[in-house]
Amino acid sequence: MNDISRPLEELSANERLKVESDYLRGDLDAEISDPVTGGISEGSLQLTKFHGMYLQDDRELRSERRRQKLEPLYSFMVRVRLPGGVVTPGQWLKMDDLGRTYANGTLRLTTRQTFQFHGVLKRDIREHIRGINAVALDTIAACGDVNRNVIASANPRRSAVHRRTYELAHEISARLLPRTRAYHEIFLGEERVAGGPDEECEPLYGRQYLPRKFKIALAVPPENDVDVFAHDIGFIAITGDDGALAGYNVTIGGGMGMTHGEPATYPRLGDVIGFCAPDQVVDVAEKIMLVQRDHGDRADRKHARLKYTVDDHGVDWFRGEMERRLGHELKPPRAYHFEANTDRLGWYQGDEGDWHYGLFVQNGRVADFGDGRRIMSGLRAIAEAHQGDIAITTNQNIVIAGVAEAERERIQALIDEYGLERDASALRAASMACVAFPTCGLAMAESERYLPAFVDRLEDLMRDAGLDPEYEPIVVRMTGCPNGCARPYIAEIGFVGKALGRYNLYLGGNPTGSRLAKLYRENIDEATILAELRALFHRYAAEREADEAFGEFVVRAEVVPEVTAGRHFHD
Ligand code: SRM
Ligand code: SF4
Repeated sequence: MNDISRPLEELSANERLKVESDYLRGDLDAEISDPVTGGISEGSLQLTKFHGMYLQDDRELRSERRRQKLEPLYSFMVRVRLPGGVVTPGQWLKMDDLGRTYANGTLRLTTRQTFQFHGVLKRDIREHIRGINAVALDTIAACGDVNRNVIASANPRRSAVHRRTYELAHEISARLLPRTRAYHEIFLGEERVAGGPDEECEPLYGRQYLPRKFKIALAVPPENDVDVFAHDIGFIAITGDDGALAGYNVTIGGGMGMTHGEPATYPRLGDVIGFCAPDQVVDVAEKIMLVQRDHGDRADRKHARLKYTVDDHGVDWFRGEMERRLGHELKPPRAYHFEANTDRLGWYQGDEGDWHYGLFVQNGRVADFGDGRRIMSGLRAIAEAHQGDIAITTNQNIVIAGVAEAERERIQALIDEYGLERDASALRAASMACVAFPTCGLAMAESERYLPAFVDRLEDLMRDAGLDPEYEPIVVRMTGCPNGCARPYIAEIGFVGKALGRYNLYLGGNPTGSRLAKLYRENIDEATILAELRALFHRYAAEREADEAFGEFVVRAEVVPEVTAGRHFHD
């Protein structure tokens, strides 16, 4: 059994790094201040992740810079911690300012409901981080072997249950936040105070933090917008007949990442293990995380996520271990019903009568595009006019939340004026791509830059087959590598990058995000993908049953077998 008490030399290099980092300080302060290079050392690079930033370089300039004997064009990707995904218009304006001043002039909304900045130079990183903190936001634990941004069904203003669920996302995030002052010292200029014993520095994490990244999601049915089964821990809100919140079903063991050609790595859906009251949620999350802290694999990082701990020991063992720490058992899970894992878009009213507008933002990229879609300027104009909140969704979209009846016309006029929703068919609105090139160091194929044009082709294919992409929200997701950042393994049609221009094609996820897709074709180019889908769209148009989704059809028609087990096999 792997556990935290094993000698360091038996563990992965990252374990030693964490232990020797003096609670995530390492040489980071000196290296960030060093003007000689735009980069930092490998060890510091690992440590910056815990503080919410990644060192990257522009992959398209790599060979040219090598030819010119220059170091790579280094910059930082910076990720904000934003549990539940809500900002005030003032905070939005600050993010917009920082994106223009220190980053590449864009903002990126992520699949975990927050902002990413790309292209922040080392010489600007402290000012950038201070800017984020100036509006009461931070980047602590947005990356690294810790509990990451806690996500929740979008828009707390929708109902009392959404509000409470959002608050719980904040409470979990606060409880599981690392306690080290390293971030404040290195990036915000706080003076170091002499440290106490380990347990005071990091009572939950200790010196070794977690074996790997750790993710929590809270869903409010009937939407499964957060893809609750894709996370280490999930909470599914359960309401009584009166619509009031009764508690949450608890899931464990979801995760998407895998490595091509390594069947010991696989996407997995979480198992529902029980039910708890709202005021038990934070404790349950903590105890599950502590079981993973003590029993997760610290020797092999590819086997270090909670999903493997669950499969190695069994769901029952895991629940028992968690309940022992909790001091009581979970109650049996309650019935729930999901209808979609996509966002609610357009105008809708919340329980309190105010209006909300779900706005599609293609692949979460907030920028002004040459085709008349001025997304960044338009959202800035909306933030300047809007009195409510701006909520980010886990499908990389936003909700202009809490619009008074009298303000609706003005907001709608801005949406129209800036072309914010041009050409957003139902198919496009249900699509999602990860970042990939040029910033992601792990990308094998294009994703964000390619999906928009690829969706044009899918729309044509659908029309040829007699399907209407304006009204058919088939969930299409693309990633540039098998890590699964846009959760492609639960899409109805998933593309996973293999090499430039080549993808593995997955089929058979369902529209509620509760079934894994199956690998259908491997390493195929665009022409082959389109030929495969052309044939399937024609069959679907001819043979589908009333209201049958594409993902349901391909399973019923035995195009792909249904993946029934939580675990996904590659055969
Ligand atoms: Fe991710 C690594 C982008 C959500 C699984 N992810 C990365 C890195 C940081 C690449 C790296 O390690 O160098 C990417 C940065 C690209 C860039 O240039 O911005 C990256 N991941 C993203 C984002 C921005 C995708 C997006 O288009 O929105 C998402 C940021 C979320 C956030 O705000 O925190 C993002 N990543 C996800 C998700 C989806 C989710 O969490 O719901 C997953 C799958 C779920 C899961 O974790 O199992 C995901 N990212 C990974 C993995 C594989 C983890 C694994 O268990 O194998 C990696 C690679 C790794 O950790 O080694 C990775
Ligand atoms: Fe990068 Fe792969 Fe994640 Fe896409 S899925 S952002 S290519 S790590």
